[in-house]
Amino acid sequence: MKKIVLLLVLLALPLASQAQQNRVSDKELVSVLWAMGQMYPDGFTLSLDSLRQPTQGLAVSYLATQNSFDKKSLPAVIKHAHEHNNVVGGWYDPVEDKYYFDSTIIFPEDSLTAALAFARENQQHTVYDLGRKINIRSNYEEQDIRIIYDTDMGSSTDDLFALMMLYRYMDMKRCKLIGVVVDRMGKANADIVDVLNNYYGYPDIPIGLETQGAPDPKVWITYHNLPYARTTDAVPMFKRTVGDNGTYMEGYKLYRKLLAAQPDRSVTIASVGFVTSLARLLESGPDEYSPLNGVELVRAKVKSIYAMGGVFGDAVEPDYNFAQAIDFSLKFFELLPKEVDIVFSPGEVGDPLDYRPELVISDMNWTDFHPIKWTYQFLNCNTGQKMWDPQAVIQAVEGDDFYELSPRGWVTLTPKAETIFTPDPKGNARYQRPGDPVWCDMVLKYIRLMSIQH
Ligand SMILES: [Ca+2]
Repeated sequence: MKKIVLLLVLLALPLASQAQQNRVSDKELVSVLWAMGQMYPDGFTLSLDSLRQPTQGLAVSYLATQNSFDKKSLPAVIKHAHEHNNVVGGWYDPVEDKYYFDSTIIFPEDSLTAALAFARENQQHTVYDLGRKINIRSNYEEQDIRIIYDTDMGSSTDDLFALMMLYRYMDMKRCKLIGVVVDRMGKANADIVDVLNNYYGYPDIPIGLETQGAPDPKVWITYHNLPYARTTDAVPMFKRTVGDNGTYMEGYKLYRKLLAAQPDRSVTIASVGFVTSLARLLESGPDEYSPLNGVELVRAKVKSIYAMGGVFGDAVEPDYNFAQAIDFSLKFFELLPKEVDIVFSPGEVGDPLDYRPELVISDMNWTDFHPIKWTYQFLNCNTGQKMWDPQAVIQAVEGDDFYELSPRGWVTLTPKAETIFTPDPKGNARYQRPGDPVWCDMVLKYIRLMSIQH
């Protein structure tokens, strides 16, 4: 068997160099593709024009050549490829123990939405990113997950990336961002969200702002001037909906307004900052939006909360987000209705996801006007910044299968901001466990792929 493979490889190589000048016959292509299948047991993608493997782009198989898994099926695959994009992909299915060949189309890597739409039309489960070597799930259900994003925008940049992920998921129709609550005080921090809403094409998403929260939390990266950036011609760089003289609704009031208008148990909250606005929501009384008090309103409308924070396992130590405004945090833990599911994303889950500043800038090299790129160009983001916050958002949309989770239990908070987990199958709380290096690599590449979409 090995000898045959070697022979075929030797046949394939000279063909590759001649391919541009001399068109290879379809009969020869059958031999080449069959050999490729044996040379690349994990899969390959081959351009029939150049007989080279493309190294960039988003590969999707055509439905028409589905179930082509033996040598006899190759002529039909080649014929289809000639009539379409002249690309053939091969991949091994370990479940069926079969090696499949497909006529394939390659989208530019910044055309994920189009690639996903094509994959869905062609009943394909995944889009394969040739450059990053990751599969992007395409067989998701378009979902009506209603999300409120609660962020301490204006200090760490992972809040920016988590929000970017939400817009991308909205592009895919996998969720609906119904509002953003900025729990870090200061209008500039809400203006940053206003810029992002506009930049990513969702200028009307309502924004609320905390005014009675954590008094003076540490700022790691001071990107609060981002909304007011100007070009060299002194023109505002970024569009905004709420102008310099505009105002934002109080954070907990926006929560009340949004929740009151939603169906029962339909709202997901992704909380990646302090829980000050959430605590004030829970303490609130009936108002013009709802006759329910805050606890009743949350119990009625909120299905689950994904919260960046918590320290679990053997170490008992204070959590950063909960320590920033401990009185609010204690209130939040005390008043959160037990019927509301909560999943914590401890810092250690995002710790290995190091999106280096130079990579951020190069991933956004397609434009000079980008709010996240601006932050990385003009400020020192080399602060130990990791992709913590996106973990809460990704699970909220992708679902529980994407993460390894703890068993169920209850979580209480100590006055020192330590999170204490008590296992109980009836508990409302779970927490994410850190992924292995392969998983971390995949998730970081997934975030980077979203960064280059435009
Ligand atoms: Ca945050």
